[in-house]
This record gives sequence, structure tokens and C-alpha cells, in this order.
Amino acid sequence: MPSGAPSEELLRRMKSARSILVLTGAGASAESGVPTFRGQGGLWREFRPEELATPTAFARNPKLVWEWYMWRRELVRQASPNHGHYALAALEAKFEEFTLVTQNVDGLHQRAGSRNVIEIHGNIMRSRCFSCGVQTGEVALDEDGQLPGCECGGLIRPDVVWFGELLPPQALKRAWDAATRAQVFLSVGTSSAVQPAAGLADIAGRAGAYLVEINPETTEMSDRFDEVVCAPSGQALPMICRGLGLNITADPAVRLS
Ligand code: BV8
Ligand code: ZN
Repeated sequence: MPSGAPSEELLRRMKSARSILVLTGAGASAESGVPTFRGQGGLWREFRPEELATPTAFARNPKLVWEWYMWRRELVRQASPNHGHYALAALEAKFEEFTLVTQNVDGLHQRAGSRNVIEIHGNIMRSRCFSCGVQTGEVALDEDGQLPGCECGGLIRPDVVWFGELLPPQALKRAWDAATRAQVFLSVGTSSAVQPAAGLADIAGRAGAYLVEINPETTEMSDRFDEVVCAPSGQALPMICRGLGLNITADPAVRLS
């Protein structure tokens, strides 16, 4: 039965856990003002993200796709980590093994002080060549809308994973390994609509982890979780920290009391 706060059972399990795995989605950045993919804010001009976050869309109209990413980069630049990001950074320091797998490409976990972050869908602030794969930092369209090109002649693209593209194998293997070792798995702010990320819950569950979903809405996978905390992550995650006696500061350097 969904509840608005983490249970005593969850806190008990986290207190005795050696290994924790957290998967975050766009909802974890919602309170930072970054629109989610499938919620109301997901639209840009008349396009849905699934129409633009594909190699086909980029091949058909690379300028349009770059304009979407540059709009999103600006949103990310103006965004700051929220209490949920800082809570995850504080939790990381408390456990022998704490793995944070994120579907988000905004880098807000790292800006909040999280260190062991696996970006399974890449990072929007980086770019790479579509042909030779060389990473090029934050390259973009120039002011006259010229497409950025690589010395090899290839087109440069945002360094993210598009639909129909394989996830970085190393990152995915690390995420799968962490799922087999976790005693507690927190799914935070994701609709669990995208594979293979959403499958991490099943792997962790089969390996015996206590599965928790933190989301103000129920999702297509909610009934597979042992516990559903129906609350925004910026509220639920600090409650978990307080339940574990952790004090969160916005300054990641002074994370623990
Ligand atoms: C792959 C990076 C092998 C780019 C993203 C047919 C053809 C091809 C592929 C497929 C196919 N059918 C299925 C697939 C697989 C496909 C897939 O899963 N499709 C879905 C849509 C059906 N997956 C892939 O293609 C993956 N690759 O499988 O390769 C392959 C290859 C070829 C053919 C077959 C297989 C690649 C997937 C990666 C795509 N890239 N992003 C970019 O960012 O521009 S995915 C995109 O969705 C984002 O990364 C996002 O993070 C991710 C998941 O969405 P969510 O994060 O969950 O966001 P969403 O808006 O959905 O939900 C937000 C939630 O937050 C909501 O539930 C809301 O209630 C909640 N919320 C709101 N506020 C808060 C909150 N929660 C907490 N607190 C709050 N305050
Ligand atoms: Zn190149």
C-alpha cells in the first residue's frame, strides 16, 4: 500500500544493509526545475522527447536536435541540485557500498557531491563525434547555426544514449553487478518506462533486495515493489536520511554531522 513516508521496515533494512543501489530518473531533477520526459513539461515546441532523442531524428534534422539539446543545456545550467540530490550524496558516505545509477543526463548528482555515479544514458553537457566517437566536451551549434564537425569529417552530437542505441556496456555491467549485490534498491523519480534501466529492479529483486519506489505517482512497475513511497524525492530522501540519523547540508563537503 503506497504511503507518504519511508517505513520503519525500510529504515531497519537500510541500517543493516552493506550494499545499496539507487536508480534515478527525471523525477529526481523535477524539483530542480528540469522538466521530466513524459510529464507535462516534457514538450519542446511541438515535439515529444521520443521524437528527438533518436539517431534517425538527428540524421534527418541535426540542427533541430541540437537546438533542443541547447535549450535543455540552458535549463540544466540554471538548475541547482535539490534536497533529494543532497540526501543521496549524504547517504553515499554512510554505506560500505552505495551505487547511484542515473538515467538523467543533467549532472546534478555530481554537483550535489555524489561520487559513485553511473550515467547510463550519458551526459548532456558533453558532446562526441557520431562517426569516430571522440569526446569533445561541450561543443554545440555556433551562433550562425553551423553544425559542429569532427576532424574525421563526422558530425558531433550530444554525448547521450538515444532510443534504439546501446547503453555504454561498462556502465551497464557495473549497474547490473550492483543490482545483484544490493540489500536495498531505491527507484527514485522514474516512470520505469525505459529499458534496460527499468529492468534493474527485477535483477535486484531476484537477488533478494528490498525494493522501494519513490514517486508521487504510481508507475507501470509499482506493484513489483515491496514498498511505494508516494512522495516527491526532495521530501522522501531527506526523511530517510533523518531516519538514519544523517544530517544533510547543501554543502557536500560537510555532508555528515
Ligand atoms: C536499447 C537520453 C538495445 C537522451 C534516454 C523499439 C525500438 C528500439 C528500442 C526499443 C523499442 N522498444 C523498446 C525499446 C527499448 C527502448 C525503450 O525502452 N523504449 C521505451 C520508450 C518503450 N530503449 C532503448 O532504446 C535503449 N536502448 O534498448 O538498446 C536496443 C537497440 C535497438 C533496438 C532494440 C533494443 C536506450 C534507452 C535510452 C534512451 N535515452 N535519455 C536524452 O536525455 O535526451 S531515455 C529518457 O527516458 C531519459 O533518460 C529518462 O531519464 C528516461 C526514463 O524516463 P524517466 O527518467 O523515468 O522520466 P519520465 O518523465 O518518464 O518519468 C518521470 C517520473 O518522475 C514520473 O513517474 C513522475 O511521476 C516522477 N516525478 C515527477 N516529479 C517527481 C517525480 N518523482 C519523484 N520526485 C518528484 N518530485
Ligand atoms: Zn570524428
